[in-house]
Amino acid sequence: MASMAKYELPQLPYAYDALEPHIDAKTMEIHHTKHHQAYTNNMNAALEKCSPDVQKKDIIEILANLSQVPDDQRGAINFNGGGYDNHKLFWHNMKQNGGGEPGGAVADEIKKSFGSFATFKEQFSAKTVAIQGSGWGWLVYNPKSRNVEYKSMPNQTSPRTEGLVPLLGLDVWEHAYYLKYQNKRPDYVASWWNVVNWEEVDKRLSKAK
Ligand code: MN3
Repeated sequence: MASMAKYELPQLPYAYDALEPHIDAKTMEIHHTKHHQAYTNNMNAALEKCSPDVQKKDIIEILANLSQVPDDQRGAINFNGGGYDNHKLFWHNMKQNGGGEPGGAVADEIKKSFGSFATFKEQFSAKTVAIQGSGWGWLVYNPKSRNVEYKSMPNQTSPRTEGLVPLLGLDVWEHAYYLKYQNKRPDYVASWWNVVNWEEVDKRLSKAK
């Protein structure tokens, strides 16, 4: 399988301390260099055991068509491929001095689906705080309904596995916040809104449409 493209750990688009005080530098460094690295390594190991017709596809395409992955690798690809892609999205849907309210198409779509930005924020926060155990809260684009929707996903399962396009993700695994927030997941979620990169979400939305 020497021809298979190995994935590398994606670089962060900013320094580890860029999201302070909302997300601390130590958490960012461990999250990126240990956790994201592990998903990347384990995804590569699972892909090595797949057939060339799976290997030649991009991981985004693989996650959207998990039934085509061999039974014995599907769980590993779902978890580690999802972990690879989710974190890649997560780093970029945050930025220093982010937050506020979105403009343009994202603002219109959120208003259409949730009534107002305030309602969206409230629902996204409440549902993501309430995720049992480890998982992610997402704003997704649903190509079938042509609407943006909220979707929580367990563990590292990607919204792509359900035909949804991830626009904005929030990691609520304890590794994402425990050093600074300990058991106070609601405080982490409330603070995270200050680093949301709405321009990136807008780009993903226009690409999804
Ligand atoms: Mn994580």
